Amino acid sequence: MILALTIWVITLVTTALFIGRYWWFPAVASAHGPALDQQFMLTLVVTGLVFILAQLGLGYLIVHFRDRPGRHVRYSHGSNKLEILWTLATTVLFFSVVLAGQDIWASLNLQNAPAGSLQIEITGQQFQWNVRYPGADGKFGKTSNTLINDSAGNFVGLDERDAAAQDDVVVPTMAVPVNRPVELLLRSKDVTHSFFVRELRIKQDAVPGMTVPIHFTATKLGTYEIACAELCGLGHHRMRSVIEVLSEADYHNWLKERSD
Ligand SMILES: [Cu+2]
Repeated sequence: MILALTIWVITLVTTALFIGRYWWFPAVASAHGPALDQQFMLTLVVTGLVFILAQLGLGYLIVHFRDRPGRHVRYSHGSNKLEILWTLATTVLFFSVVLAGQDIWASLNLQNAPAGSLQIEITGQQFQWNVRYPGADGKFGKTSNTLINDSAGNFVGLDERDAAAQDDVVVPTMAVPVNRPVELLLRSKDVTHSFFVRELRIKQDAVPGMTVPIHFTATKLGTYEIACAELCGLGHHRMRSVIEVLSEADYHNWLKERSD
């Protein structure tokens, strides 16, 4: 009886925590954010209901089949009919949730960034983010692994002999203009890192040897934390930076200050 009550109380408290939204996401600051949150809520409600029913059922069975004088054990060899039913129900449920989330997933991961997006490259390394802007020419200059020199401040291996590289800006923090589509090109110098900004609802791995494109449009002015969301070594906890969402004019000033 105590066990059943404990299970029910735990179920009730967890459910209340979610319904009351005590530890919830920070407010959305990106164009795709609301749709993503909606999809999250749908998944949470569906799986939450199953969770509640399962825990209530578990408690009920514990009470119903408890040890009582004169009761004898009866062994069950299972029921194929029930097994098929459960498996089928779970399959239908999972596929429905996946289908419902197809649009938002595709718009983020399968479609390219809108034409004319602002391109920014971000390279993770143990334990910092290097943000590169293409400069006035709008073109990223050449880089080479052999030119990487952290102590000289050439974190991404920029090739100064390349004309397009002359005006590239490499900085430790990031700024983007509000309401403008941005395409981020994610790279890593060493191990797998993960670019995570809660307010923008973006989390994407940066994988060594690959350039992973992601895109978003920031819709709310503010300063948000960029965290590394992949345990990448002993200094993982301090691998953080910030992204500032600025007005178009402030963004240009921000970039200009860093270009000279
Ligand atoms: Cu990292």
